[in-house]
Amino acid sequence: MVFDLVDLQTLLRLDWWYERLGDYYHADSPRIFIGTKNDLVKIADEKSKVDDLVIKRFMERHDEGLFFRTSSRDNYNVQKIFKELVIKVLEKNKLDYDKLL
Ligand SMILES: Nc1nc2c(ncn2[C@@H]2O[C@H](COP(=O)(O)OP(=O)(O)OP(=O)(O)O)[C@@H](O)[C@H]2O)c(=O)[nH]1
Ligand SMILES: [Mg+2]
Repeated sequence: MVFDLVDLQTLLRLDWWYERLGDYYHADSPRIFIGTKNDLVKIADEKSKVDDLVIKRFMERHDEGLFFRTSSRDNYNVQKIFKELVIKVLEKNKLDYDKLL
């Protein structure tokens, strides 16, 4: 589940996607919660940034335990999130993942 850290609308629109997960009985399917374009956060003006408290509330509402910030531009956490997602898929299916770490 992905939103843009400098575009609040993209986070709000995720509500719709979480509803769809419920509709199609995928509430427990492996997923991760990601804020993208982290490199823009430090240069964006205050009102463009998605507030940490808003993110926290959103996570509580959707029962998300983990949050990753990424930047394609800086190649920050990109490989990490793919690994995390693969780990979740393997765990869900009770498969071994030692070699991935
Ligand atoms: N600074 C910055 N720009 C990015 C990043 N990822 C994508 N972009 C820029 O955002 C624009 C849209 O690129 P896309 O490949 O569609 O990326 P996206 O994550 O779907 O972003 P949006 O379409 O804007 O939601 C392009 O101008 C990209 O160069 C990032 O991590 N940092
Ligand atoms: Mg795009």
